[in-house]
Amino acid sequence: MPADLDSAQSEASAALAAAGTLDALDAWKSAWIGGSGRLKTIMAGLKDVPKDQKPAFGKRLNELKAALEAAYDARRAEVEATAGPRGPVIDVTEPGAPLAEGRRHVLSRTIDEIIDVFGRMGFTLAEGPEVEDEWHNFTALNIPESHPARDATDNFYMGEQGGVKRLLRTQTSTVQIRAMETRPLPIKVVATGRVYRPDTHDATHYSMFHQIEGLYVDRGVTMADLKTTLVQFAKAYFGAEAEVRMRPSFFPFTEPSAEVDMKMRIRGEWKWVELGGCGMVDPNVLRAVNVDPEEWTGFAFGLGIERIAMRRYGISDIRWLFENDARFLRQF
Ligand code: FA5
Repeated sequence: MPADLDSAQSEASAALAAAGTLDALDAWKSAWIGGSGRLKTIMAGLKDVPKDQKPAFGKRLNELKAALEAAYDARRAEVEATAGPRGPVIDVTEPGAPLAEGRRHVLSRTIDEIIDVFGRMGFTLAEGPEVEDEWHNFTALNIPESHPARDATDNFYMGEQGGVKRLLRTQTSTVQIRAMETRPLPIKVVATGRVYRPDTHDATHYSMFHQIEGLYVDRGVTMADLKTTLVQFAKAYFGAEAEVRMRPSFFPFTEPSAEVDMKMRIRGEWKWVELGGCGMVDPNVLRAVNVDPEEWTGFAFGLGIERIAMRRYGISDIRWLFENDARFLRQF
């Protein structure tokens, strides 16, 4: 009989040595020293052992039990030290299947990059709400009651609140007004954000898009400062060879006003691309926010961010930016 105990001990020891994970150790424990394990079965056999051999067998059995329990504790400590308490150790330096990595949307990255360039030129960030009132979207921007820009067909009106008509802002120029209403002069800010227009979707138009607005109001600001700022931006963002062209235009809130074109390389070819509008802040706008136009002058510009991203990344259809097709977005 003791011989059986010896072979049971060596069998148990071999199985314990082979148990290399916490799960395997649990299985070993219940197979050998658990409530209905092998040791219990062997103990139950004690009653069949001849009477004269019982004390020796009983003693050996107790030794075996103590030895297996001690061996289990030691092995468990060993496995925990290498596998950790929760599972096997994974060698993270081993090559494995690459994880599908997420990334920021190309528009979010473009916005950050643009803000970064203007930040280096000393512009701080300003913001305003997307649901605006007529004062900030039109009136203070020198757009009279009768102006066609206020037509219901050109705007997303949201109903009235407290007698004030609300609408989704059609341009970030609203933030010019908000900045001048709340900040001390001089002001040098940029604002980015969503704007909304009921435009028909095509390759270059969407009903929701993003603009970046710039506003600099100080004593003695001139058109030359405006052009220098836009040129610096174009060269920093599109490359040292980029150029800026201003074509005479009209906006109610700037005088004089201009369209901003930037010359950039698109698929190896240099092209002029219209990005937005700009001009010197109209004295009527300054007066609307109690800034004396005799003392202060300012420039403002507003550029379409989708157009910038499309040019920079060679995207030929604005709709792709909003379809959220991972196969498209993954390319940037
Ligand atoms: C404006 O929105 C003026 N607020 C710009 C401005 C600011 C002028 C400050 C003077 C001073 P405009 O409507 O042209 O201007 O729009 C500016 C740019 O927004 C366009 O050049 C274009 O890049 C972009 N844009 C306009 N409509 C859409 C559209 N439906 N989808 C995508 N981008 C558009």
